[in-house]
Amino acid sequence: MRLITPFLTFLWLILPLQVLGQVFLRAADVHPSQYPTAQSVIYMGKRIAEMSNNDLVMKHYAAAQLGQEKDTILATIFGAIDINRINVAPLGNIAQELQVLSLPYLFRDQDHMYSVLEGEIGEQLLDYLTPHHLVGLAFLDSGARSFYTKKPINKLSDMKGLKIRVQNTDMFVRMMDALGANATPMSFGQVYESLLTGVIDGAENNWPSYVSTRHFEAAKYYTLDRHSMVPEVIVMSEESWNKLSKEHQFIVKKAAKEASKHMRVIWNERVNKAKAQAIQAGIIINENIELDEFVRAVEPLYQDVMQDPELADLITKIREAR
Ligand code: GTR
Repeated sequence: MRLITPFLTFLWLILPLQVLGQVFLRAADVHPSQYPTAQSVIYMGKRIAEMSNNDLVMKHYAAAQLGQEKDTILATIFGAIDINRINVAPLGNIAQELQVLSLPYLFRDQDHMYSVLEGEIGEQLLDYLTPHHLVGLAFLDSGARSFYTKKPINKLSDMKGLKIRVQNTDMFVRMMDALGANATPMSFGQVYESLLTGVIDGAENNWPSYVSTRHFEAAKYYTLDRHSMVPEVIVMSEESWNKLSKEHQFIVKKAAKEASKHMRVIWNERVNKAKAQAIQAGIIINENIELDEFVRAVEPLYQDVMQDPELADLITKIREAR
């Protein structure tokens, strides 16, 4: 009996995948498996298996098992990860056109964001990934990001000198500069400890991330400034994509779009739940900030990006979308 398990493992390893007719896809996420992004990609895996009669099988690695976001992006470009669910913000350093989606106060509301991302502009944005060896499959809602800090923020001058953790992306560093704060880029996994040890004074994220990471324990002032609605995206490594048959490519793309729809069903519910949990834990929400000051302060970021005519055109199209 003791020998059977290693023998079966050995057999499993040497069996050529072609004989089994199966293709395995590794999918990565920094969030735990119960988080909505992970749930949506797990749903995508289920749909892929169903539509391909189990010829395509996805294994999902949640909770940063395959590395922090920045590293997994590179691993996906090099083909070590097949499918990756990441936030668009750090991708802006790779495909600079995608920086547009990180611009503060870009979307009016959730409906505006959906109408942009699920239409023609969304496809154009996904295509900007192609020269960077990534296949953009679908966007997912990520709600609105707001600041959470150890001290309350009521007006723009309260931001002055605050060390705010941001994702590894230039646009957010420039945003913090414009708001008078000190941007501290670091990976998601380092934030909790950095809040506890005082390396940073605060960070910014949506309700579900604020709560699932327990950041609310260390930074209890949540300022509802909703400065960014930068979405999530499911990407595939170009190398892995090219290995798939046309039929399987179609299935993967279709399943990703279905995952995006699935996210629409589960996301808002999770936002409400996370918010209620944070309130229950005693956090303090500030809704009455001088938002105009914030919006005005970041205006130079738009002027800067709009010097590129293609990006200026993109921003105009996004703003005009109904
Ligand atoms: C979350 C996002 C993650 C990661 C994280 C962060 O909202 O879902 O992919 O980008 O923010 O701030 O690092």
